[in-house]
Amino acid sequence: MMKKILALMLSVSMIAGLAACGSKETEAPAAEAPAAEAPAETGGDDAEAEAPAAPSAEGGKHVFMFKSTGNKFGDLMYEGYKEYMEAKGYVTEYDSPAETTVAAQVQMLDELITQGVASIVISTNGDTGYDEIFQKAKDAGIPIVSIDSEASVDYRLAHINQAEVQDIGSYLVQAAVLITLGVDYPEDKTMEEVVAEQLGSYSGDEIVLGVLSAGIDTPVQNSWIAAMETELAKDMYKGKVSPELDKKYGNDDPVESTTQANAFVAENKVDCIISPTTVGIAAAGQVLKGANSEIKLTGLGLPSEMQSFMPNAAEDDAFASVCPYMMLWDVIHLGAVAGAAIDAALTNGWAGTDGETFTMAAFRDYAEEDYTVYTQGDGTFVLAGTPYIFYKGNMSEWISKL
Ligand code: RAM
Repeated sequence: MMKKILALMLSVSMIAGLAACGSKETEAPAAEAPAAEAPAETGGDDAEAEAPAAPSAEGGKHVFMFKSTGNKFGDLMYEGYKEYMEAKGYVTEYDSPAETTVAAQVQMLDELITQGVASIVISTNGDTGYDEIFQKAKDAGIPIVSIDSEASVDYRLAHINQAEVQDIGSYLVQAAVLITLGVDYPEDKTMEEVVAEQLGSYSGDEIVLGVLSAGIDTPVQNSWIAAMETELAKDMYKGKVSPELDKKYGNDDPVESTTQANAFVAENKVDCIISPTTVGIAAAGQVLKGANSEIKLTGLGLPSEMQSFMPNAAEDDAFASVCPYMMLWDVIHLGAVAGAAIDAALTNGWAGTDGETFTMAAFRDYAEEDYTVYTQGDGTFVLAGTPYIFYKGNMSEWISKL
């Protein structure tokens, strides 16, 4: 009975253009299509911009810092953040270093804090090396919220988590195994069910998965890799899929990611590459397609950047493309949730402590929604969304949006 209900909800969400891959995603469709027509309209909302500025916006501009420049994932998060913040009367700025390093972010933060910014949202390049600079921000009373890649719990109010870490790791492994076995994205069952069925009768060579990640120290990618390893430890994979992931690091740089993808091709040891970064997956798509490689690809990608390496229409043969299906979440919405958290901190004293709630006002097509802080380990988090699967059944609707 449970399964039937889940299957029904899944197909409803897919008609809506979103394919969910587990029980938690049934509420996702809030994020729907109309935004697809107006992706970049961030500056023209004069009526809303005239609303009285929040009192704390007087402190100066509100900074959104991504890991580095030239990354559309960061640009789209900022788009959502900026649009939300501007509607509330704040002035925002997008500052990211050219290099994806801790040192480059620290130097930039130092300059910004000295100038006197009002708040900081950041996706970090490493776990360590920020203490001194974050302390400087804290001393100046500048609230910090991290997004995508965590900042230390000692300095951030909370981390805005895109989707459950374990879900992302599990789904990526499940997708890679199914793709290796030539199985289309299952529309009426969970991927886990189909993996269990398929591997139950599988007697071929042990499947080997590769990972093309961002930096070796990047917190968010490392948390997903750890989640992939947890997934691979499940009984159903024993003797069928290697528990060892072959990991390479492209540092979220297109050139370095291309070099590492070429190394996978040259070594020819893996069946499928999982790239949990939009930069890595796009570079790998280009390399695998160019080399006419038998190695397949999945991971976290932007539909707009992956359209040449994926099926784009329901009638396409998914396996004629190097990446038959992949995942991500609504990046624009994610950025807006960070904006709502900062607004709550500045106007309501929201401090990111366990159980506290803030409201994200209606934004684009997203309904007003409350977010409640939860604790995991020694940090506090806000869960912004759920992973979406992009596959031949919905790619065409998402290419213009993300
Ligand atoms: C990249 C970044 C980011 C990651 C996404 C999926 O652009 O590395 O950290 O979350 O991809």
